[in-house]
Amino acid sequence: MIWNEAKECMSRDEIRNLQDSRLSKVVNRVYHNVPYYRKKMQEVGLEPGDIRGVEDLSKLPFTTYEDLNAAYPFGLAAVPTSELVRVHASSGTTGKPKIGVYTRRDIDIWAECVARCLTMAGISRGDVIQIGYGYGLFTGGLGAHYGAEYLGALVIPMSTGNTKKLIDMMIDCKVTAIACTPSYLLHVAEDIEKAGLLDQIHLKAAICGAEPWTDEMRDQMEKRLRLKAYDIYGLTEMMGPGVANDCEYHKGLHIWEDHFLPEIIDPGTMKQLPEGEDGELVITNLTKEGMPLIRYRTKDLTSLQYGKCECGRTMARIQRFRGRTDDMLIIRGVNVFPSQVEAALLTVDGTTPHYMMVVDRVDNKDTLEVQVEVAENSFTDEVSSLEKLSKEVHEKLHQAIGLNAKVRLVEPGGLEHFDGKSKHVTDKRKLYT
Ligand code: DLL
Repeated sequence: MIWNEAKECMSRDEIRNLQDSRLSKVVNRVYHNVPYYRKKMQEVGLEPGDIRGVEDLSKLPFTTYEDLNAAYPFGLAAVPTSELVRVHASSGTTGKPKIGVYTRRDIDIWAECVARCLTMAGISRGDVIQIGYGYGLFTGGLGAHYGAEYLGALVIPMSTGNTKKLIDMMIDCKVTAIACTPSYLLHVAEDIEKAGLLDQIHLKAAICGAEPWTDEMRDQMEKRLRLKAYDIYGLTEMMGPGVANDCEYHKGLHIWEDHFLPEIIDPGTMKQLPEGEDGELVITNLTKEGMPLIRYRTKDLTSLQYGKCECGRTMARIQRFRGRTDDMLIIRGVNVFPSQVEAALLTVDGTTPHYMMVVDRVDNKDTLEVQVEVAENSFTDEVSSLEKLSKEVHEKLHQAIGLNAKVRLVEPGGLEHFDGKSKHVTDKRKLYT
């Protein structure tokens, strides 16, 4: 099933022509409407007329998280605030959150992109879909929600946090599809099995993303829940979920090239790399009105494949993600930077900057333990004061990263100290291959 065949199956020449004209238009727009971009372009001696199409893409400067941070919150918006209807955000490093702003048309295009993804997964009008991504600033909940409604499916906006209710409603409402993080779906599978409810489940498709996952996880969820699982990719800065999705052939995630212009660069030399070579994914918004980003460095490592897919779609496919160029972790779907943890620990008297984050997956649920050395002068045998300290660390961490971390206080000198680059993360999940 294809949602928008006229777009999803265009010939490569048609795609290129469309991208040429959309790229020159968006560059024009940001040059005239966003002083930040105009300055960046002027610094490298560029005028909008120099960008006639994709061929000239590499002349344009990149946009990075640092640019978003410098222009926070609306400095990169290309329309007045009165035309904006929505804000979403996700964690940045210690700086400001990464923000995305949308006009009404952006929300419509987003919904169509997600509808295309859901259609790829065989979901249509008549399906009952539970959205198990968080609603709120995170793009997962509302992004998937609008896409599913656009499709005409019956949407149950579960959000996160209540697995029992999710399973009860899944049974009562005969839910046929679910959108949530892959790790959460496996956790749900486990609870369903434990409660002996498998025979009452009618799921046929799952749309999982927001974090890296493996073919082994797909096999597990497909076998255990007797459904087909699909991979959905996206990021707040560009739009949210629905930038790309894999079809039934699972040979990469089709990126909606009529709205997003992808390239792969070598993150060291910043030069474009040819088809099939691994590097950093860089995306340009071709149609976004609210805050179109030009050559945005996603920090996601992957490669691109352009050949026509067996499903009939012609849009490029993002291959398996190999990791990120930064140290961002995704824990229970939440983006976490060690620098956020460090900054939180520094606000607690009695701790030191020596810490280790241990991330693991137990019973298909991500766990985070933060081990931190107690300062010499605060170390005591008194259980109650250590408990108080531990509680304070827990609260500060919760405020900073929005997760409940297990805190383990370690005696002074108890953690390894590093002479060179210190290591603050032990990730036992091995999500990237
Ligand atoms: O995670 C948007 C989203 C919501 C995607 C729901 C899919 C489903 P952010 O919080 O801004 O946005 O995080 C974006 O998450 O740069 C990747 O590193 C990672 N990521 C997202 N989807 C996938 C995926 C949402 N399918 C960051 N596979 C991105 C691997 C993913 N990594």
